[in-house]
Amino acid sequence: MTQAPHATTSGGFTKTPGWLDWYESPSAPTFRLPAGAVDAHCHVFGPGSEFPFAPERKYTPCDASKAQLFALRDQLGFARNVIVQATCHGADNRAMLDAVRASEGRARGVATVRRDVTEDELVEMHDAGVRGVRFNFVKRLVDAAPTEALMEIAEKIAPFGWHVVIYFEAQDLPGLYDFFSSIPTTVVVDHMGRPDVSKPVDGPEFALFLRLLREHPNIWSKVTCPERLSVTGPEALAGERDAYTDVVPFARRVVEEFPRRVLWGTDWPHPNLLDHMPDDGLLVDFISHIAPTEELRYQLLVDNPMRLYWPEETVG
Ligand code: 0GY
Repeated sequence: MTQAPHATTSGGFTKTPGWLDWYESPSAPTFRLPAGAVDAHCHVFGPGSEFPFAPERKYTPCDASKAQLFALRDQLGFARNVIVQATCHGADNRAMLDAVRASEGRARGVATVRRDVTEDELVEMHDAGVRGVRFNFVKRLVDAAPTEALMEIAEKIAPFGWHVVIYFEAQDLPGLYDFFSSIPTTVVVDHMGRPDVSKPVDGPEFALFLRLLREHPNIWSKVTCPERLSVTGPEALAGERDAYTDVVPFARRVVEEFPRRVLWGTDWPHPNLLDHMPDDGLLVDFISHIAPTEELRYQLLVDNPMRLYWPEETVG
């Protein structure tokens, strides 16, 4: 069988068995994004022939190029992107940097660096548009780095005004709480710390996550990835505009309690989804359920990401 053109992996790489490719022709969202909206969590993969995947990767994706990302941005109605280094590229940031540089100022980057990163390398990344580093604690994605090494990195990037993005799963928060509390920069949690949404939103597990944000005004959260977190669906496919209803109370709670510290992104091209690949247009419609007022939507989609990634363009 021939592959659809968007679903190939170039450079002699073979996709992880069962890999789901990104959705080729997303529908036009019904929800109208405010002018200047930022997709604050997305990735590029390769293309493998140009930017080979890292030897230490835990998965091999289909290619997802900068041109394809920018086409999605325009089709959905976003103005800008924040491109987060994906673990399939390890600490080789070339694909992400190439995309950020090519964006003509319409993208910022979040890198992965090792503890021996030099000041010159950080300056070069800053000039390209990088504004943060990502620390990943999800065991299926990376081999854990010692927290002393991560703290060393946090101290190196702090003078640049960068922040730290953290990706972990809810069951690991108790053990990581003190480390997260000690990071000296702004910290952004990916996907609300991956709550188990089959548990109550008022239960102890999510309460610990909310406490982390309440106690630490420097900690923000992305209210992203309902398609990863949802247990009951329905899936954002086949015209479904009320998708992932079980995630709504969690995301809405965070948006309403911390309106100035939340971000939203598509997570395109959605690595490692196992059961379905969402229609990104329908995923955008999910936003209206978690940010019920115009003001909350503006903060989530424009004001907050602009203050964090393009502060030179914001007033006050
Ligand atoms: C995400 C989530 C995942 C993967 C990565 O960098 C990555 O490989 O972030 C995941 O598999 O949960 O944010 O894209």
